[in-house]
Amino acid sequence: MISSIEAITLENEFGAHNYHPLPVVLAKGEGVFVWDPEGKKYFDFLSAYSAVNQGHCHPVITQALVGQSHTLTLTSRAFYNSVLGEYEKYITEYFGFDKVLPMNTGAEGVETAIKICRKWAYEKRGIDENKAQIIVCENNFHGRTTTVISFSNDTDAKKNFGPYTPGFIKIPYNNLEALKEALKEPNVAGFLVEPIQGEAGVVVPDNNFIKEATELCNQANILFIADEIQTGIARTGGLLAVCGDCTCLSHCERQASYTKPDILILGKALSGGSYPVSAVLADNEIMEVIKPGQHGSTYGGNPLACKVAMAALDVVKKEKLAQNARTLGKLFREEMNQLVADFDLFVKVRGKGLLNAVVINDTPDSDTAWRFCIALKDNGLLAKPTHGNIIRFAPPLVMTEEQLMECVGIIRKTASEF
Ligand code: IF1
Repeated sequence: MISSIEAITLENEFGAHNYHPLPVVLAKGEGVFVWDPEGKKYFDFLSAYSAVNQGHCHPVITQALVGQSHTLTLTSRAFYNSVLGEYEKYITEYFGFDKVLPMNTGAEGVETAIKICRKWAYEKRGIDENKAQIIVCENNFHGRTTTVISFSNDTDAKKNFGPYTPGFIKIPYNNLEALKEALKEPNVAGFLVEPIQGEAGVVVPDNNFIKEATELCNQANILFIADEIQTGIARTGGLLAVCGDCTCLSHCERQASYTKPDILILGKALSGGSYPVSAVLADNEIMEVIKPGQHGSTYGGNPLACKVAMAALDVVKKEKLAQNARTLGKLFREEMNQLVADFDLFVKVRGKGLLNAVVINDTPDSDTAWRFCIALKDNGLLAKPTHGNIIRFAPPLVMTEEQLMECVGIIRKTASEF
């Protein structure tokens, strides 16, 4: 087995330097644990940015992957394949939509949603061609394609990648008044939003924000587009973050807290981390604007991805991961609030389900959060700072209460040594 030093040296020499990883090499994963090449074991508190909600190398997902990889992996969409239809039926029933458009990565899912929204605006709403505007939020993160970074306000993500795609109106997050004002602008076609902003540092909006924003969009006859790539699939304690307080684990429009997006974008945990799978869901009236030749992808909807996604979604239901995320999330924030009270190092904890962040008592340009994450790593827990002074805590959802308490113990011990 390669050593950690060797692996890091190779990445540094031959890979583009588009990341600044924590100095740890991961060679193996199982459930909530990962191991480095030297055999040191860690709790994973990043979960590949919420892609491995089902835990590393879940046996059911692995079996689906391995099984289908012996049978048929890719045919392109030039032909029908024997798994795609079954998957399309499965995922649309699972989330309560008429149709799905399968893609691979999250950013592609977002691009797909933007294209559908624009086409819908021209063909169903009669907006003049090339004039459609989509409302987005400040500090959003929706991926890294040229169009998506066009409406980012992260300088690193954006600067010197222009010229940018026009057609986006930016409003403050969690601000219904600003949304109302923006909806008065001409040619508005949709509102694209994360139900909880992940990259921004796990910013949870007011309880009524998503529901009222959906209603405002409905009244204005524009599309409410939910990017649940990070928040969806049990991470925040419901099947989706738009499920609000509903824990029923299946699509149900009866719940007062549930608001159905016009377009739902999923990625990451849709495959449980085993393969890139993303999806865009919408009802017929919207999805029918896409006709043959107008959108697609070589790998989108391939039988391997379809089998993996069905297995990954099955695990979420069978293992009641949303309920677990909800229960453990509450416990985690209670325990972390105790640490906030006990240590000057922590300012506050926020989040929903098992998507949480702790604000470190220092400036965004300090290296305190980074050094704390190094210390956590040395004590066997992996987490990563964001925006300099925020640490995201998002373990796989298959964690047990006992394991969570052990992790809180590691965080407490690290804080007291720091
Ligand atoms: C990276 C953050 C997480 C996303 C939402 C779309 C995408 C993402 C809401 C694009 C991706 C990832 C990408 C990853 C870092 C990461 C991230 F820190 F940037 F915010 F998860 F917290 N919509 N998020 O969160 O999906 O194309 O990557 O599959 O390294 O850029 P993708």
